[in-house]
Amino acid sequence: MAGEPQADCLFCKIVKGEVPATVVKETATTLAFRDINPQAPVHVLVIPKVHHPDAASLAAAEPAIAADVLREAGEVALQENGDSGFRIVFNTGAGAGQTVFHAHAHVLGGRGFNWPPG
Ligand code: D5M
Repeated sequence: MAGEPQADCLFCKIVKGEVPATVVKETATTLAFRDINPQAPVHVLVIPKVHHPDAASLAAAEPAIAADVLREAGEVALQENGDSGFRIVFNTGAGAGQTVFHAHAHVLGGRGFNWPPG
């Protein structure tokens, strides 16, 4: 069922504490932890605790929790990177580079970024 934990999902396992992660912030509905393969001095993933395969399906099914993820992305950026600029990325679909199919926001900061993105 949509939103239910998936036994084979890495990020559901992190939510359950079955896989370790360096957590930087937690709320009732979200978890923020450091990316294992950082692409910038600040690289934190913000995920909903409920399972949805990507950000678009999360927003369609549970918009309030999608808003929680966005709010927490901003809070984490402030906590980790002060008032410098930051980037929020939602890779959505394998063609866009998504590799973990549990919705997540990449919060990137601490360096400059190019536009358009690669
Ligand atoms: O991003 C998936 C991201 O998840 C990618 O940047 C690596 C990160 N990752 C993978 N395994 C872990 C663990 N165990 N802890 C922390 N971060 C992890 P995507 O947008 O799906 O390509």
